[in-house]
Amino acid sequence: MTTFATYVITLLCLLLPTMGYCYDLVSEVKDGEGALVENAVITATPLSGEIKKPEKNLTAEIDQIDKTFVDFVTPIMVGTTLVFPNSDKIRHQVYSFSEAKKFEIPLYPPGQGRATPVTFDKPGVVVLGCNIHDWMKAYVYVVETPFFAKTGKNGKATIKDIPPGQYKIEVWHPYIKKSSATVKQPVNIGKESDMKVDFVIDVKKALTVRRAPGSIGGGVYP
Ligand SMILES: [Cu+2]
Repeated sequence: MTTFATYVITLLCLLLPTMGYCYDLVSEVKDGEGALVENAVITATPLSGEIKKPEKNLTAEIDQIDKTFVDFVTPIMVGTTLVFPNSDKIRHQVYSFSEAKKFEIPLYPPGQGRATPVTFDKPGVVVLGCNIHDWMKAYVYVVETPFFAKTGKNGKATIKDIPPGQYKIEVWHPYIKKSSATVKQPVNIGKESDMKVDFVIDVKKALTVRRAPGSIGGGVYP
């Protein structure tokens, strides 16, 4: 497809999302034993390599509730700025030693806007921690495409409004084993039989507790 055609279709997707110019891709992720996998991230990347830069500044947030990062997994596009509200009554300190983004937010009090926002300018996996509460852990997955979605408890994710064309569909999970088959391509967005792409992945069982002592929640996979 020519650049111009892609541009026109993308424009139509934005203006007329209900008129069928763009498509929703549904994915279901299971592990080798058939259990549904939550917190897997599905990405769709155009094989043409043409990715339109977002026109507005992208923002997202990771809150801290009951001494737990919420959400545990946050997929964002490169260039997104994350804010870190603190909904607890105590102070937190957020840091990352990951190659894709190293930073440290000094100890900050409860409330909104008390921590300096952080912009993620490189793709990759960023692991967050809190210096005060050792079990606090979260993952930011920085991707190069605007088309991504995260699986819920039902193991399903829907990427909305993808312009038609050939794509590479990938899955990632914080505990995925390298041996897993994680890429399917080419997938023809717009072709009905290609609009559901499922994955079976090998996931390491969570060995560490990531919740505050005494709180409920969790499961086999975080
Ligand atoms: Cu903390």
